[in-house]
Amino acid sequence: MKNRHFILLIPLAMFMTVIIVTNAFAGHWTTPISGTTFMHIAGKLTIGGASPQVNDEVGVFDSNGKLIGLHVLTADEINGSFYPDVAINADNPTSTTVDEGATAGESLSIKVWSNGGSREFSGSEISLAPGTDLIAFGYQAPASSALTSSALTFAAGNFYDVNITVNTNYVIPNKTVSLADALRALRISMGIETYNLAIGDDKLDVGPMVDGKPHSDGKVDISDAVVLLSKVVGLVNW
Ligand SMILES: [Ca+2]
Ligand SMILES: [Ca+2]
Repeated sequence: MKNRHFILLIPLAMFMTVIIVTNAFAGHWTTPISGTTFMHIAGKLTIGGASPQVNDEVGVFDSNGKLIGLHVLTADEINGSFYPDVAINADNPTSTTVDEGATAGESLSIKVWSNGGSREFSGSEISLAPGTDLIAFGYQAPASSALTSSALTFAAGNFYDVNITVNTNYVIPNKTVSLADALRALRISMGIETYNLAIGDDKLDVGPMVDGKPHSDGKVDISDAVVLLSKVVGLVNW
């Protein structure tokens, strides 16, 4: 009797394992509908001058704002400073009631999710440029007619080398700041002390707040003192 129960438990355990594995990573964007024909892009991704992190995401959106391509970065890709292929769905014209993806000539936009920063970057925060690193691997640099700094033209079957730069002075979260930092920022803003990068004062440049997020602006003034103090006492989190 015990053996029969044990045998029944094996498929149940396998089923539970599948559920746990498939739910192991809840991404920022939901995986788009499966396509059958694609355009591909790959290239270098930088966020605020730094390398991306594991589980950062690149999303490609059609002209209606629908997600039609998604890639979540893995550790191997980070080590290589590249994200490999993002497959971008083409619409299948024979399925007239289903919109699988883009049509030829459609303008695509790209967004980036910083997982560590818990922040989505889009619009003017993103710059696109032709890449050169992957030409040897069969990718091509898009012609200027196919790529602007903010949009990419869809053409099924193409493999494009596209560098994605997140132009932001957003302060990546988890900076450790102290009351002493807030007080130093206050003294600098009052002219009592002098801003000095050589002693690490760049970590004081966390203000002003923009859309609820800290943005550095290349100087330390009263806004930095206020943001630092708010962080120290727990009024803001980033
Ligand atoms: Ca269709
Ligand atoms: Ca500042």
